Amino acid sequence: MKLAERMKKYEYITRDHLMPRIPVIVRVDGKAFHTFTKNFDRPFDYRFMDTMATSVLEVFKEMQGCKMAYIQSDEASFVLTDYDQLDTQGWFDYNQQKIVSISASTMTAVFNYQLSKYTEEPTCARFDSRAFNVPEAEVANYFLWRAQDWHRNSVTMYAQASFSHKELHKKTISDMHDMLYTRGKNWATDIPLRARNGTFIYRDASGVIQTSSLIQPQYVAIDKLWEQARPREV
Ligand SMILES: Nc1nc2c(ncn2[C@@H]2O[C@H](COP(=O)(O)OP(=O)(O)OP(=O)(O)O)[C@@H](O)[C@H]2O)c(=O)[nH]1
Ligand SMILES: [Mg+2]
Repeated sequence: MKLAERMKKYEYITRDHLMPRIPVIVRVDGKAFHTFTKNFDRPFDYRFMDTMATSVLEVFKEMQGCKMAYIQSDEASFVLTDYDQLDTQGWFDYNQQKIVSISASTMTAVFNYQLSKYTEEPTCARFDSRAFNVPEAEVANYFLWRAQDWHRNSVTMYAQASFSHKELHKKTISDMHDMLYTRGKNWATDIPLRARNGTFIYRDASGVIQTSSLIQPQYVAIDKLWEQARPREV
């Protein structure tokens, strides 16, 4: 066996492909952003949020078959499909290592470039990535999970700006809303939509890319987006 042939055998043995004709979720997440964001505005840094939104939109456009994405905090989830038509190809043929490495490196490069519009020094943010199949019937639930996670984090981050760690110890989200009221604050009206709901990017019925922070963490609203975005012809 020739050297190249033998070496390629090693490479191919761990080359995993995701299941065709099943949606793929890709999630990129900032590495150690707790530290990276230490000088950012608290509780919410709107330049950071805008940078995430612009970068994710770029990555969305790069991903073949990307139908919908959701951004919250330092993470973004994308759903990709490969069944618009019978002969539609998945992104990198659903090669998992390619999907994970290219999504992480694209997000990393684009994010640092976009952030450089606000910073004097070059930045070295990095994103990890994971990719996995989710049944079609669970796609809306996957996004609901991430949106609910942000809802909890957003209320907590807003409360942390007014109360100490000790004061918030063991407090529920409902307790935090009540505590904020006592200081004349209202999470539901004080902060912009993107800080409350996160941001969805999706293809509408005509295939045009749209961005919205109006979608609340409710199954019906998210499923409606997915219904519009998902392939018609399976
Ligand atoms: N100041 C500020 N920080 C933010 C903002 N959005 C997100 N962050 C920070 O980003 C972190 C993201 O959390 P995680 O992804 O769970 O934690 P991480 O530190 O990135 O760790 P790994 O993802 O495990 O590498 C939050 O804990 C916040 O500290 C923001 O608008 N302003
Ligand atoms: Mg992170």
